[in-house]
Amino acid sequence: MFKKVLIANRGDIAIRILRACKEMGIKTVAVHSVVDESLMHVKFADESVCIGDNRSADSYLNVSAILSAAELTGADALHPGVGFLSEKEKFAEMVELHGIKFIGPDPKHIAMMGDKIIAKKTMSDLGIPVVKGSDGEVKSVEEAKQIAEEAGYPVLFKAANGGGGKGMKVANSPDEIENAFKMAKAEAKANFGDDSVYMERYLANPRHIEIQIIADSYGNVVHLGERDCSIQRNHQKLLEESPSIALTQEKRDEIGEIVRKAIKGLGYVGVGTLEFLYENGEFFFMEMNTRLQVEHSVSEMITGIDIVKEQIRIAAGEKLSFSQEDIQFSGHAIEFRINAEHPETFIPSPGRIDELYFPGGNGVRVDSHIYRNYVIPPYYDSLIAKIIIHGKDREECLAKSRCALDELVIDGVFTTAGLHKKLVRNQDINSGDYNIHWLEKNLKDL
Ligand code: MV4
Repeated sequence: MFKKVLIANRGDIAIRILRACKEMGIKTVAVHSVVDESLMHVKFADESVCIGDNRSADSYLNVSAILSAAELTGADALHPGVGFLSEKEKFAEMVELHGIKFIGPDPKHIAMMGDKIIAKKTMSDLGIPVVKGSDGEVKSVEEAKQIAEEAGYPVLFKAANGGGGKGMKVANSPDEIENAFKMAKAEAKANFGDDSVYMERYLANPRHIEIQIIADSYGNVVHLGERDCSIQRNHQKLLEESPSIALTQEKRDEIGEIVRKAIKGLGYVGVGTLEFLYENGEFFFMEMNTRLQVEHSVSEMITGIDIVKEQIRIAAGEKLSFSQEDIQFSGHAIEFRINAEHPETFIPSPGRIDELYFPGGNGVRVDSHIYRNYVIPPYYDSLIAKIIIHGKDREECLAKSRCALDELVIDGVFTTAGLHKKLVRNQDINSGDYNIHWLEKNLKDL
């Protein structure tokens, strides 16, 4: 096992990883920007190193400063957390070149999944269902019209190097192809520096359902079921739940087995998430995230598995200590993302937290780095807390959620807590009747 792990991240996730390390008897190194010296993970860690100025580019994305900190402190492994450098294959490569274990997958798998066309082709070849569309890049308007005819309208152009919905354009009929194709290319070029696009049949009202996997280096792969992440706005998830109300046990087992087989075939090692759109009983692969995710805790709550500890064990070359049959799915969990943002405009709201009270009780988990009088800096992601609720079933989980959200006090900044209080009392949310467009459609009437 590792002796000392450097945590190349900040906020709630840095604390989350630090806790896993401490429980496992591993020493920790925190890194931080100037303003983040006051964060709790810096205080809780065995050692800490300031890696640069406040802007992410100067600190949490500052590869040479992070590598220097690792060398200086003699860390034998590095956990990238979520965001920042967690899906940069060049970073993972450099970490390993320095003789430090990168707690994440092989850089080649990070690169593979970073290219959406290669990811889709690879997964399709491994038996994962995908949406009909172009085999790779679409190169001309004529080609686009031909493929659209086969796939069926409406169709969607997507950036090959995209993500987060940028560079996506819908065409409802042949006469809309030229414009959509050109717009998608221009947006892809502007956002990702590469104008390659591909095309898919457009799914009008799907749910976003993702499957969590853990794979060790001995070919053992387990899935921890799904998370329904359909409640989102502008590609920012607001709440996530597991299990999804949209799946039958049969569908769950079916996709779980397909995913396990594909991940084994890929030779992937580590934790990961396959994102699907789910419509009319069918799954369609979108992307694979080759890192820990913000919402991993939802799956932890219903399985009792500590995903971060397993991730560290696997990176250290250990075998998975349980099989798929050992995993017991129990009850229902929902995560509420509390962001320091205006609940209607979603504009970030940095500043001092004047008053703070976190909910508690049976089945209530709070992952957060904030404290009373903490000043939220304007430089980073606005996520300040995750409230994760577990109940014996969805109804109990929602009832506990109403209580917990009512107990929560965060004064001094705007947060998304008020929006969550409305959501847990909304009829569609209570009946589970929602898809990826629900929040944007219903926001003004909440
Ligand atoms: C789609 C789609 C409909 N049809 N693909 C958006 C981001 C990217 N990861 C995939 N996205 C979508 N791909 C087809 N063929 C609709 C979306 C989409 C979406 C997906 C997941 C969660 C929220 C979304 C919001 C708008 C569009």
